[in-house]
Amino acid sequence: MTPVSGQIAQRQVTSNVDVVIVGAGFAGMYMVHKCHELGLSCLAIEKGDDVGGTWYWNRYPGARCDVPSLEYSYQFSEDLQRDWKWSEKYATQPEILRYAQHVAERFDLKRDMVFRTTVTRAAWSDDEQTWHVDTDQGDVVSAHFLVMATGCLSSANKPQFPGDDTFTGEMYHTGSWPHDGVDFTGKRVAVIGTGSSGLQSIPLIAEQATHLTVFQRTATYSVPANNGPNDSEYESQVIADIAGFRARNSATRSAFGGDFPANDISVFEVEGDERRQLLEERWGSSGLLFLGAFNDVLISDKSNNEVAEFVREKIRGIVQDPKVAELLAPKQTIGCKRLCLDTNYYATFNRENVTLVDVSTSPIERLTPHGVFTDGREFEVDVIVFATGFDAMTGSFLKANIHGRNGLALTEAWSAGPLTYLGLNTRGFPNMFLVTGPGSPSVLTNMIVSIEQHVNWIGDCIDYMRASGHRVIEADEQAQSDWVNYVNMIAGYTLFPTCNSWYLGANVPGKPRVFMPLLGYSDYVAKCEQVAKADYQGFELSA
Ligand code: N01
Repeated sequence: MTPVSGQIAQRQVTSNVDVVIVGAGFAGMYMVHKCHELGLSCLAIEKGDDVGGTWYWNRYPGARCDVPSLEYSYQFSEDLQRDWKWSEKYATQPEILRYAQHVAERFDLKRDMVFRTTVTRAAWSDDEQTWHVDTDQGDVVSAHFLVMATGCLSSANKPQFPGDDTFTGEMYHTGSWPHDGVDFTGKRVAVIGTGSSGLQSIPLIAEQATHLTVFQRTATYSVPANNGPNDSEYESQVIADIAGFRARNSATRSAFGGDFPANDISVFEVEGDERRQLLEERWGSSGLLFLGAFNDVLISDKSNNEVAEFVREKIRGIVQDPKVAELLAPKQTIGCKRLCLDTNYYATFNRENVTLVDVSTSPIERLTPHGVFTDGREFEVDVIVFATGFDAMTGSFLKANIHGRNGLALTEAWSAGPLTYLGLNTRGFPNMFLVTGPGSPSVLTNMIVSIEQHVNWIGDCIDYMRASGHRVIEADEQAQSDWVNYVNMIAGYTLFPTCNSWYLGANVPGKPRVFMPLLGYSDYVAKCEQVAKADYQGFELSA
């Protein structure tokens, strides 16, 4: 394997490297750094014109992370952790993007990245033991390894409505927001979708627009963010023992919140008053760890409903119009769809310029030249914001037009749902690694922690292959099938499969209904370490 060849200018793409990386978000960036550490030549190919991935594209009003900023950052460099200061408990999108740019600069990552370039095809050649990657700029890059660092939530899901092309106003998707922002002043705005992106943007759009109409198909559970400036005393404590802080977080099931562990107590082990008090404590301060008030919220229907009713009561207490409050009070299992954090979301529906339209029973029928038509009525608007989410976890892999051994298309291999071993590789696609792929904890964790764990594992694996004279690695068929069954079995013990979440692909028409992420980060890490120690047990390695 040859070392990096030096500065790569835009469009002058190296034709042969050790590792091609698709994407320059947090996963692609760290993979480039890992290649530098290992002396591997690499090239990251990125569609956007800068690093940042999710945080490059999702620039909608209110976009911010709902994992505390002290945790949502890289841990590979102690100096970086000590030097970077986050201004708020939950960082905004611009601040996270600045952080990504800082990391790229500080570790000289851009010398091995090309921007404004989309991968149009990646094909494995068995004879050459090489991946050939084509781009929309006409380049062909060959590499021994292909690392898909395309992100779990990067392929936009924009529903097609009849009349889409007749609408004469502006249309935006939260996941690819204009760089110079959108001014809603004096405009009538529709927001379609009430997941995390909708909940974050709706309160801010309402403050600017003349009128905001929110089209809600499923009501969403959200807990207050209680965001604010970072507590400098707490931050100093964290930084003083940063290794301990990281270790405590990594020992949890979701790779964050180690200093605020889940209570090891079930909902009905305590009496009503105590139960309420435990929920109140978490409601006020714990963010996404609200569900950790009890240990059986996602196991027992009855316990779940008790916690869900607590949130429904909160919503009824905030929203003045009882009919609107009832529509906003979710009926499904709490936590089954991703819990949200918000700032003034429910209270926004007390504003006179905000209307909630329930499309759960009367779906949006069509777009008209002047607005949105549903339930026999046209809602006239100037702007439509699609906060309709993503083709999660598999969308961006499948879009990349990947062909493995004997021309096997990934779309065909995964036609009944994604198949992976450890979420890191899929059989038939030798030397292709997925960062936070389906079958790994990924979206159920602090993503940056999972990204680093995967990239470290991939780096170690490549290093091991180099040292042991192996050129090709691929998941064993049985190991893969056992792993897929294991991921499903774990999900089956919980209430996760009981609603139409994007974890199951249920938000994209026609997508196979398969629970994609693995529950339980710390156990997963132990399994990955054990596999590596046992000479990559469950993988076929060849010379
Ligand atoms: O997308 P979503 P998102 N007609 O899929 C609705 C992460 N994230 O972009 O629930 C009408 O959650 C859909 O309705 P339903 C985070 O992991 C993190 O908001 O399918 N409505 C739903 O209400 C998050 O979970 C952060 O019935 C339609 C909404 O659109 C993930 O990204 C911030 C529809 C989509 O919600 C995705 O969040 C933002 C239709 N035809 C995102 N189609 C933070 O860190 C879809 N919908 C804070």
